Amino acid sequence: MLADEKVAYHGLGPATRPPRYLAGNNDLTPFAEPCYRLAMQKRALITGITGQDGSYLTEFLITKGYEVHGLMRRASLFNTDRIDHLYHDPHLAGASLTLHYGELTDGSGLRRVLEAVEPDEIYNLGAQSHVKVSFDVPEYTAEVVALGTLRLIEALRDYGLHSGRQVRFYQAGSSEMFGAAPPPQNERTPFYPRSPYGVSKVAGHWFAVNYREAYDLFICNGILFNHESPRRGETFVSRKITRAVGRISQGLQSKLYLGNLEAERDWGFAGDYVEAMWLMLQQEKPDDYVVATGEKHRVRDFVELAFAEAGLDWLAHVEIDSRYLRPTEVDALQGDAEKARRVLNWRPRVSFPELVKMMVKHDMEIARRERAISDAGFADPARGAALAGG
Ligand code: NAP
Ligand code: F7E
Repeated sequence: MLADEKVAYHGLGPATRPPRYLAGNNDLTPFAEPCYRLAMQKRALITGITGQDGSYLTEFLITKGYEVHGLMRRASLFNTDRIDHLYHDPHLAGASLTLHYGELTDGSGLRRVLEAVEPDEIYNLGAQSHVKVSFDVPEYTAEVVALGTLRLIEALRDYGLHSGRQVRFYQAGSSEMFGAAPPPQNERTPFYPRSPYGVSKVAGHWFAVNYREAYDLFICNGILFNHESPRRGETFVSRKITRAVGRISQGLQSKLYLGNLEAERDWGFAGDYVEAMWLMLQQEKPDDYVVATGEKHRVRDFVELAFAEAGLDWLAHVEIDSRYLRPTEVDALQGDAEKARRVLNWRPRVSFPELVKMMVKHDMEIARRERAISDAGFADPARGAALAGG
């Protein structure tokens, strides 16, 4: 099946609803047909569905009985790896995932997708989310992260005016907004961002607050601290480390080059954090919440634990490369999630050592497969080799 076909057919279950909007084939008839849905079935729209959090949130919402729609970017290679396992043959009834081409840089497209999907809830997870990269592409980062958020909530406001529907909106804020503010950080801590990404997230946060107050929209800001998983992008430090541990243990590489080992982060498991996003939208009133484990660890601690998990001595393999340092660093993040615990009854389930273990186990398995392929004489360059780290 071609990529475009895959998008067009993704999950349009005939028993659930007729295909009034087929992403990718320009068959856009926004006002043409009534929208059928199963009684009580909620419909969610996720931007950033192909990312780490998008994939866990999609799984979570499907298990809750939601019909999930995702906004995805056109790419020259497949970019649906993280959600391919959720694909259902559209010829079978009950498929619950539909993808739509769209971009946070394209306001009119966003408006049309809202009209077509008629969501009950929107989760705005789309972002150029790499902090170091945001120093290289600051304008683009602001375009997507700050203005993209504004475009989407402005489209939502207009959609609400025309449809008379009240849609609940989740804005993916970040602990990077706290930046240089000393830990522990909570909802009352002043923002002091330290990168174009952090500044853009602060703008997104305040756009969200302003639209909530000005237009009485149901918008929640989640201020999430770092959360990781086996699906984490491979240029974030956690996954960069666990991928390297796997490959070093299989003799596929010998060195791991890192930047600042002394930075401290509050690392949780992404699967736990998407539940908090959903809980925010189930409350009576919209509000803002910090989501975190409350513990902080150094990058060095992550490295030590991950290498030890594979029986390796990290000192023999890790070297510092200044190219991975940032012009301004966020030294210490440690969240105080008391409000999320009290109001949402949310708690992280996976501990720091369990998270590291889970990621190492997953990446050892990938490395074993890479080794087997290499031993069979089919050695390919490592995926993403051209990015040289991150
Ligand atoms: P991620 O893995 O980097 O995923 C980002 C998603 O955004 C991908 O689906 C990406 O699409 C999409 N995207 C990028 N540019 C876009 C654009 N111009 N228009 C539409 N979509 C675009 O990020 P994540 O870790 O899942 O994080 C989800 C959200 O939470 C992000 O907003 C991030 O900034 C925020 N956040 C993350 C953390 C964390 O620790 N993970 C903590 C706090 C906040 P492609 O797949 O096509 O690239
Ligand atoms: O860096 C240090 C680096 O890139 C963590 C994003 O999801 O979480 C993430 O942002 C720390 C930093 O994540 C390398 O300097 C050392 O202190 O994994 P990271 P991040 O910058 O904290 C927040 C909450 C978000 O919102 C973001 O979207 O690790 N570090 N050596 C390194 N980092 C990287 N990437 N690569 C290194 O070689």
